[in-house]
Amino acid sequence: MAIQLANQKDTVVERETTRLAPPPMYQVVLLNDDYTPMEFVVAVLQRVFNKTELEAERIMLKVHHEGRGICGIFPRDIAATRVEIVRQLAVAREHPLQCIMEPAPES
Ligand code: TYC
Repeated sequence: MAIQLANQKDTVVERETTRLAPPPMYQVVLLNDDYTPMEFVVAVLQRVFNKTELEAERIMLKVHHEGRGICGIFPRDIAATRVEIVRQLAVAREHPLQCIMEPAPES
């Protein structure tokens, strides 16, 4: 929707009043494996996702027991960047840790 601001001779100036839809959100998910050390996963959660040590331990244990766990929900570019940072950290230490992003369920 647009509203008319001014009408100067033949020129109609309009201001766009349409609100932008919120960006689609993505959840970043850690996957379990049998080899990545628990301490490394906790450190990644603290460093990349700004979790406290207690939060990080809870997420890590959830992944360990249930197979997957959500690290955070972000706009697409931020989610993709964090997935890539996790991948690089895991590769650097030769751990098989897997991290994916997927559309967040609508809230
Ligand atoms: N299952 C791993 C172990 O027993 C720990 C682990 C937790 C690995 C979470 C990955 O995303 C993960 N060492």
